Amino acid sequence: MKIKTSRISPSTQLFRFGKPYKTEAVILNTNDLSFTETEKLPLFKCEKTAESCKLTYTMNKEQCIFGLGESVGGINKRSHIYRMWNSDDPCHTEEKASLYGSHPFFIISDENEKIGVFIDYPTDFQIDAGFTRYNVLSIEIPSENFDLYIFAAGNELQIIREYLKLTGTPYLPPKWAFGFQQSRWSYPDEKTVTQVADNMAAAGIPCDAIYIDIDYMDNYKVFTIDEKKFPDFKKFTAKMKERGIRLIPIIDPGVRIEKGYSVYEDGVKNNYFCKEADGKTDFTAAVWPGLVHFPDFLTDQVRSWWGKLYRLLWNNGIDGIWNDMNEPAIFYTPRKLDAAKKKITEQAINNSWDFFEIRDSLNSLANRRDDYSEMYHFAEDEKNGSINHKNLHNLYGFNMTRATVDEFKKDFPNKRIFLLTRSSYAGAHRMAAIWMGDNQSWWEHLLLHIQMLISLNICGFFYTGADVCGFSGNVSNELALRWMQFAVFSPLFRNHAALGTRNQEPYNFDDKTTNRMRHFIRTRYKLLPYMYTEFVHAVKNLAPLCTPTAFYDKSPQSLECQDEFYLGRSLLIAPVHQPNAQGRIVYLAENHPYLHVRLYNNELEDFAVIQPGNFYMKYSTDEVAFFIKENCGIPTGIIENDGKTFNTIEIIAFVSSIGTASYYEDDGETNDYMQGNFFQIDFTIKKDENNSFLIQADKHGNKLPDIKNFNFVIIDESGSIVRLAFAL
Ligand code: MIG
Repeated sequence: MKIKTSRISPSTQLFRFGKPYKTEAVILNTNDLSFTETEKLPLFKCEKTAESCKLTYTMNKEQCIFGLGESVGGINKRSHIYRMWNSDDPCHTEEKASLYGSHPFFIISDENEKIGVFIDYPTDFQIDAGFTRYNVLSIEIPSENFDLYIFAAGNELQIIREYLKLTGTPYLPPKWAFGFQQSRWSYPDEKTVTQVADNMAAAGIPCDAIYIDIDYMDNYKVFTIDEKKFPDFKKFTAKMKERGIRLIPIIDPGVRIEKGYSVYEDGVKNNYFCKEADGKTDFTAAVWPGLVHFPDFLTDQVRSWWGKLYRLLWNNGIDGIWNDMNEPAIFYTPRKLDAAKKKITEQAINNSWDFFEIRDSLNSLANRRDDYSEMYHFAEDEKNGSINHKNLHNLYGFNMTRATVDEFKKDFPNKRIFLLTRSSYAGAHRMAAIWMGDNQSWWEHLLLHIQMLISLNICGFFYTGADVCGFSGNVSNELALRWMQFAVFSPLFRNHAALGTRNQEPYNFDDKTTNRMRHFIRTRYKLLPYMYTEFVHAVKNLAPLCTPTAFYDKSPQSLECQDEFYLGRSLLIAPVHQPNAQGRIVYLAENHPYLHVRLYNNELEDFAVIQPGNFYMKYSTDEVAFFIKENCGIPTGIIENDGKTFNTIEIIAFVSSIGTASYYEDDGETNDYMQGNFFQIDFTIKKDENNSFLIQADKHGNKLPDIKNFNFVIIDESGSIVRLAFAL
């Protein structure tokens, strides 16, 4: 067995098997490292053949597995089997092994030992996290060429930091991305979009973005705008922006085969599309536009071409994009469709119908692995100058993201991009955000939103979220309320629904439900100073925004806790995610008291000091509740009538001895914060012998603050309240 190894940092070691494909997940140029040969692999037993490698690790009863990004299962990933194979699968049921992205980074952890593992390998392999045998973690890679990184830093947070140093600083979206966003498949034209904005305004519901799905295009042709639907797109986006609403159009990778359509013509002329085995014929498959070719994003030239096509949108005043279908999704290939047609015709001619055969021959057309084996990418270094798509399948969305981001950066060197991508690979977290794909209006998927948020945060995707209220299916009022209530704390807060489902916009429910949703959304804006401060802190410190309580508290209850998390440094969030519930049990970790805050409006009226341990929390659908950790404070806005803006910050603090609270602002749009153009104020709130509070402030950064007034509401361990004011 030949393995090479190189130490990357005191706690991180790379084990190189064979000659791995350079995925670009890692920002370091690993080919420049000095390697030594080794026979021995730590932790894992390794069984190797010429074509495959099986790594096994024996787990004890207590060990949890955290991470694995976009995948089903709990916060603890143990007892499940995962396949790293990006798939357009719109049915995220419990047994699914693959979703849209592959993030093969995880942490095995118990009280005594924490080990991080990252397998950098760009296509199908399996991680059996104690599914087949509860005490065996086994990784089966059908190749001898891959990189294995082992992180042995002290605790989970240090391991994540090492992983992020290796794969890049997480993406920071513009500040408006933290506002509420409304979407539907579809708001197809100017009139409908205007109506949505009007309805939101009439209902007093603030909103920062509206999405436009595939119907804005002319015949689903990417980089076209149907002029019948949007007669003056530029004027329209400007008008919407004046109202504080940004439009976010969708882009799919499939380019419609149509003579005279410039994207198609340019692609064909310059050999920009993926090929068939002969290296000459453009690979053809069907998606929304009908028959399409797929851009070969693996090459610099194609990425640069594609990235420039977005100028059509940037030049029309668009500042956010939504890249979809980039697994890439395939509905069918002409060859397979013909075979299915033939089967059906034969049966028709013989007049002998086999229902199941017909059904399956049509049902199995989409997302077929064997279709991907007919698709080839240009690759100079490979034999015959090309590489089969199935050998690097998981990199397609990743490279489409690179295309979008890299050219944007050339055009707007200092601007932050807003980009959602559906498909991704490890490392994509440094460029863009992902959303969790086509979920359903199911209670299970509200819980999955909570759990996946944690797993994705562990893999560096700090800014993410699921389609709030569910994409497919008709949402019930109760589920919609519980989902919106939780999503106040989801970094991406986007309500999105599929074609043919119930109208899911907050104003499309009965008055009681709409009123409650208005309160949730306004509360989101009230908490935005905290969310943004903590988000930027998370990015700068390479520490996830959302973490399991188990990272801090190794009590059995904390380890078993699968539906609560810390948001930033100061809040514990415990959503209700079950039907007909009046509340839920919350485990208050880390053996210190918490301040339970319930917001019914803009004012802080209802709070209580709660001792650690198990606590039954009543949680109705008309409030937003959270727990503030001991000796912490959170900046909130005193929201004006528009439901969105504020001039004064109110710090809500729970202090028994010395507390801290931070507030951060920057221009929200550019990267100037990296040059010190930000304002940060760190408060220390000290309780003295007379039970009065003293506030000290430390200021950082060169920006003049927009906010000059800070009101403090300080609650101590006995529940008494002190109000103080602080002005700059
Ligand atoms: O085949 O563009 O995940 O958000 O609304 C479905 C239509 C294609 C899938 C995306 C979804 C989007 C939908 N798209």
